[in-house]
Amino acid sequence: MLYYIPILLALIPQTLALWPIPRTLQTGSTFLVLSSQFNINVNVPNPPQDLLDAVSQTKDFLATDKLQRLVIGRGAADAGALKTAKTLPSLTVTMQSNQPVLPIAAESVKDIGTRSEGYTLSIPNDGRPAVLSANSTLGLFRGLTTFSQFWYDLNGVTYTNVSPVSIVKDVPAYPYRGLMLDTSRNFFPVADIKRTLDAMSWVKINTFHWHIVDSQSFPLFLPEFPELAGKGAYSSSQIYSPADVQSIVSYAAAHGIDVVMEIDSPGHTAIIAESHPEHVACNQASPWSTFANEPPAGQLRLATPGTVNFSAALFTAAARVLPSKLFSTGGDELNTQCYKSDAQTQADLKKSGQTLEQALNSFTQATHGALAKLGKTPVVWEEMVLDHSPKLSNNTVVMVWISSANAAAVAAKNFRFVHAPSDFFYLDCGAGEWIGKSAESNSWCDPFKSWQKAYTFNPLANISAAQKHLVLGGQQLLWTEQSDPNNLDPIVWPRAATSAEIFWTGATRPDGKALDGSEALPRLHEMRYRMVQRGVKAIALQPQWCALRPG
Ligand code: CP6
Repeated sequence: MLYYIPILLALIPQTLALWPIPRTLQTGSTFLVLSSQFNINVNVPNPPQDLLDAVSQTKDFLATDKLQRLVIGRGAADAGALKTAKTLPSLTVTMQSNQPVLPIAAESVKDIGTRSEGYTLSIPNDGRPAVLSANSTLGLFRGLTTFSQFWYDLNGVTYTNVSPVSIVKDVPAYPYRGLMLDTSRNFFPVADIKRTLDAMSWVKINTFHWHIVDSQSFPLFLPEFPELAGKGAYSSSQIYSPADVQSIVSYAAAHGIDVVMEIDSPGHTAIIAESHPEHVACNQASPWSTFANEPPAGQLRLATPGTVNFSAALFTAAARVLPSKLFSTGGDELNTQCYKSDAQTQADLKKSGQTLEQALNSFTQATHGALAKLGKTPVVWEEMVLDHSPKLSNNTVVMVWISSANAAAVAAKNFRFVHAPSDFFYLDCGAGEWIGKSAESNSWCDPFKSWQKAYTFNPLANISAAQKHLVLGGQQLLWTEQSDPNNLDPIVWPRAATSAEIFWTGATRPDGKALDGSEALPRLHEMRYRMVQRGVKAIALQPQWCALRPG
């Protein structure tokens, strides 16, 4: 057995528990112990309450995270080594500039590309305090998150073995690092969403793409349209009230996360027929499989003037309750057969003299125009650019999902986009199986995307240097045909952390080399253990044996 040890040492050089790995990072190999009086001193004028809350959360994590694993190469601590180690008295949190100090929540919902998430952190081991500084409270929040990831526990002593630490500058490579959750196929109570937001913040994900409604249920209560949830929610207890939405949005923002809501349209809207049958085409048509990819079929009558007005008013009602600059109108999987079969649509097209594509353009002008009035930028799925021809404002954000290979075509049309490819980032990918389709037969979506597969994603594949600015970032996605609160944590975590690292680092390590799954594995596994410590039921990535080798 002994001869394995040098091999393990070579494989796990100085394992760190940092995720995502900072852009710049210098570490030593000396033990450092948190003082029993350890304190975080907030040297910020009029510190906002959410910053103070983040500081006390960090102190709680330092006190309650009990990671005791003794990975060979991380420098297994023994009580003796810790007795003679230097002590860290405190962390000083300070602003780098005289910028006005805004709450984290206000910084988190600023327009994409204008958020300041960078920070500088040093953890000396000569008795001086650690220092965290940033240009914004959001940057300080990111730095607190990193600081909390250095620490392990041995018999109640909190220590790191990689001091001194210097992070000259950690700053994300991409401004959009997201996670999408579908709350229509199955409902998720507010507490499950907040727990997900917690875990997102631990890996510096900054966008919650909330696919809140779809054809199966409409859990969003809008005072202007009470009938939509009234008749479209699975039950009266499976509804997000305005207070629920506010509570999720403000919780997210205080944790560095912008909530981008999606009301998918004009497809994926069958449930609207429960309260507004006049607005929905082919909802009664059969077989459903001719008219939709999943039952029940039904799409908004995009050519009908009353439905266009209704849709614009619906977007206005939903978008105005969120601070985000982005709002998604969907636009995926439009079924043209449905409109061909719908007498009302055919009559309306005839009356207006429009083709279906022209009617889609009018629908888009009306719905996107409603968003523009609120100062919002529309987000759409890739089909609105690659398969259809509505005129889109050039600031529109496109989500590329069908294949990673389609990113180049979207870039060629000069739209900013988010990588959300089913061939790397779908967390479910068994979506067809519940309706009798074989997931294996689905060429663009195998049953399961491992974190290792996701981790090989290259954000700039087939993107020219001149197009680089169009890549906003990326996200993993959970469609919930086969998920509910019972398997939420295990199906999402820690896999969803992989895109978080890709888009924070730009897929490069601090030494400039490309991300590498074998380097990442022990680090991600440690992040997983930390998630478990903090109440998120993330799955194991390997046997405990790999993490619990005595030194
Ligand atoms: N629902 C909506 C879905 C999917 C999409 N949009 C989807 C398609 C293929 C797979 C998984 C999910 N269930 N509204 C595509 C964006 Cl494999």
